[in-house]
Amino acid sequence: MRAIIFLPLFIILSSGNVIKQNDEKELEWWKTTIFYQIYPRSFADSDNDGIGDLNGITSKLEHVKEIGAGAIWLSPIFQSPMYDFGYDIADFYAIHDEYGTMEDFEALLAKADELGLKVILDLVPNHASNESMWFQEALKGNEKYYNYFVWEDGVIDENGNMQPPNNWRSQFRGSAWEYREEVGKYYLHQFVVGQPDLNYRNPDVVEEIKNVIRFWLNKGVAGFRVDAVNCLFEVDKDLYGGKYPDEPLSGRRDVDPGSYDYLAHIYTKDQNETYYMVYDWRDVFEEISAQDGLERVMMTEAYATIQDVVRYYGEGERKGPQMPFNFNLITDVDASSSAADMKHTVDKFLTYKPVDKVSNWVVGNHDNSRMASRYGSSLVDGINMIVLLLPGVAVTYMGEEIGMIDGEVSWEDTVDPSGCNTNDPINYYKSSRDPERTPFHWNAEKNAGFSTAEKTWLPVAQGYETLNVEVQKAAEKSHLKIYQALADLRRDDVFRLGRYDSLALNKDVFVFRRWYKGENYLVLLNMRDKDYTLDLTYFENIHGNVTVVLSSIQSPKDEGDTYPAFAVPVVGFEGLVLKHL
Ligand SMILES: *[C@@H]1O[C@H](CO)[C@@H](O)[C@H](O)[C@H]1NC(C)=O
Ligand SMILES: *[C@@H]1O[C@H](CO)[C@@H](O)[C@H](O)[C@H]1NC(C)=O
Ligand SMILES: *[C@@H]1O[C@H](CO)[C@@H](O)[C@H](O)[C@H]1NC(C)=O
Ligand SMILES: [Ca+2]
Ligand SMILES: [Ca+2]
Repeated sequence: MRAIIFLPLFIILSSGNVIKQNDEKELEWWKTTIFYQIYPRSFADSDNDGIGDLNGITSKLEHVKEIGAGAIWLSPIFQSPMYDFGYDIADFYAIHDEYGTMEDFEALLAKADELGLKVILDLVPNHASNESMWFQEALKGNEKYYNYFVWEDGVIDENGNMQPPNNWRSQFRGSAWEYREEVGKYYLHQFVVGQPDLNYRNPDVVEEIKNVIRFWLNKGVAGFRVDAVNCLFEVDKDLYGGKYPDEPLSGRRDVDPGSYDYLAHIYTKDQNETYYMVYDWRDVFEEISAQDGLERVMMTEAYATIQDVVRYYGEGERKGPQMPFNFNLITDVDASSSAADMKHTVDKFLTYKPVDKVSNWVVGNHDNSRMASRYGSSLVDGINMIVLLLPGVAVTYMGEEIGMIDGEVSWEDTVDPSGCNTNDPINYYKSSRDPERTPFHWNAEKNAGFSTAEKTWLPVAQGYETLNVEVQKAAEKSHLKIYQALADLRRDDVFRLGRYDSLALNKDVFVFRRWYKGENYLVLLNMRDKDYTLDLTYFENIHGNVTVVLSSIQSPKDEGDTYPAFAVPVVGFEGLVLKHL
């Protein structure tokens, strides 16, 4: 009798263990994929008006498939007056006319599906456009829509002039409050004047945004990237006598009083209610997933402390986004960093991330200087090795697979409000996001093959004649070819399921190891233009020989070259994937 009782117990225990080690377990589609971010205005222009569009994207989806990505994330494609290039949405349920029609979007979805690519859209929940029906109705005195926004009385100063309600700053400089005569009050805009903040203390707004999520998920998109999520809620003014309190000074001396960073944003960012709102959205995702069993993915954009970022993953029984974006490889390291800085930055996210959640790696996006510009073009392959071979999800901003660098955009050509609002023809480029948004480089033809228009919405970056997809496809060794090989490699169990540890072998060389069931890989990045001979036996159980699986374009090594693990020579900026024999 005893044996009969114990036997099933033993099976249950051991199978539980197996699942915990991820053994033979099919991982959800998103856990091992590469998300490829497309900035729609700059990817491909199908009708040659100088502006990228949906049909352009559809025509180039094979490229995304070929490099090995499994999903695209499109920056906003919704109806917009474009004061902030689509992050100011006039109609959350409609496609922007410069980009195409709903039919065009459905065709994009169909093509993506045919290629086995998932499509993620951008949710911009913090604000609407001042030209949305919602805001226009609010101005006309329609109470329902008036309550969609955050209104506040001005204050009269000692000279009898009306001033904004408090000192809150817009992320694009100046007051975060704009007066509207129609209602005799100020409205809040944490971003540009054309982006009035939505009022999340109004249940109608909460329901409306859930309906936006449902609308697109039901249309067949696989999830959302959520914009500026940590700005959703402002402090509850009822806790402060019915008046929004001033924010304290940040104490930063390198910024002027008009700048956003002049204040510490304790009342307009990272409020507790924001996390609970995001957990509620995840419930909506689950509600849709329950219909067909496909997990829908949420990625959240919050530039915040690591403690605040990982809080999005969930709390107790509540689930949040699968991917709270890990921006540390953008904000904490660059070309000047040491190997120790790199190790520290990678380890930081892995340390704070809850053990049962998946990490994610991002080195660029439409808001930050391109990876190749921040790290230097010599490190493109090495950085892609890190992003694609660390445990978890990889995100690639379009152009990183070929090492595109920032474009030079003159003051006259600058269109980003973040640059224009500086009113500074000399220093605008420090704030402008146009350089990382210049058109994609397809080939050496006019406008890099992006468009045949006389003028593109942003100028094409210099050097596209030699830095483009066509050239790199034809080359024997190129950033593109290495990227593709990395994407293949990450399908291996060692990279899907394996464990991680890392060392800064000296001040310039960062190495991490991935291992699974006795197989070991070492990924090595020399961050300086300096030769070294490295001893990899500092890693436990690494001895004997290592062999080259992949090497960066400047590497003299070939696949299959073998070195004793205690003396591996590397040249300046070399990136290597080595297999332990
Ligand atoms: C919306 O805001 C922009 C500034 O961002 C302004 O130029 C435009 O006139 C405003 N539109 C309306 C209808 O208020
Ligand atoms: C916010 O939530 C945290 C964690 O639950 C709690 O410790 C903190 O007191 C809350 N803050 C406010 C202002 O309610
Ligand atoms: C390492 O490689 C060398 C040269 O290729 C070879 O002679 C030696 O047997 C290898 N050692 C091991 C432990 O595989
Ligand atoms: Ca176009
Ligand atoms: Ca807000």
